[in-house]
Amino acid sequence: MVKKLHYLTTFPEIIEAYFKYSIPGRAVNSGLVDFNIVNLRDFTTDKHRTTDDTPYGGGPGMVMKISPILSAIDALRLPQNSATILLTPKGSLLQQDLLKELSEKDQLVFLCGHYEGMDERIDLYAHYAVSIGDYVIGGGEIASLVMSDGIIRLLKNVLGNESSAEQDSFSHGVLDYPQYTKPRIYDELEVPEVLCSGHHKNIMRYRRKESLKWTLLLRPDLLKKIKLSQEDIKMLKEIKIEIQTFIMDNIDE
Ligand code: 6GU
Repeated sequence: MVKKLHYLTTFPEIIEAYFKYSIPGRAVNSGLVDFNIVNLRDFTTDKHRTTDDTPYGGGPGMVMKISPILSAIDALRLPQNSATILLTPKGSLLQQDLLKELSEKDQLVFLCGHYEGMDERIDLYAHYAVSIGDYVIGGGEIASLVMSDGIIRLLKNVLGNESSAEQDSFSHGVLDYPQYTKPRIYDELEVPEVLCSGHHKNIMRYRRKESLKWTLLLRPDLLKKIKLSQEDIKMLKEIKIEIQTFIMDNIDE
């Protein structure tokens, strides 16, 4: 289980703010996780404390220098079961199974790049290169916090309800079933009858079927990756008939 999260950054305040609130704030205050923000400027050796420089070969923007980053990593004196993670749009796409894998390390180091990126040679010192999606954002800080947020909530005793993390979308490979709370009728919109029935078995089946239905409709790619039970297949067949019926009922003659 992760004990310590390190952030190597030139914008420490972005990371600091994150640990003040909500679940991560509480996790730190109750000693379930610790964080350490390293300002890369503290590992520079020149008068101006420069962490970036112009790219060899020319071109726009600046490139982060390798030496402050490596000096900062060295100074951490990481234990065996640690991982360094480079945040970069060139990394492999972040998925739930990587969050789970990283949550089992003792310490994690996030290398937050900025500007046009980091000196390519940093690759050799990172265990993982991760991207949070097919788009470009300004820097690695927010991306490292996206990862942290996903990891922290997987840690034991962090979520109030122990089973919350296990019931998440994606931890089972399907989308969440829809949730409702009071009032039962709002502006003519009613909560599905079965959820108010108190019949546990029917509720479980309804929820599984809704998960399968919305996964089929919105993310059919996910369905291909999971192992479906006989009951799942039966429900998917019902769903297909229901969808066909719905379409036929709504076609104008
Ligand atoms: Cl990790 N960094 C930046 N700058 N842009 C990204 C990203 C990371 N992942 C997706 N886009």
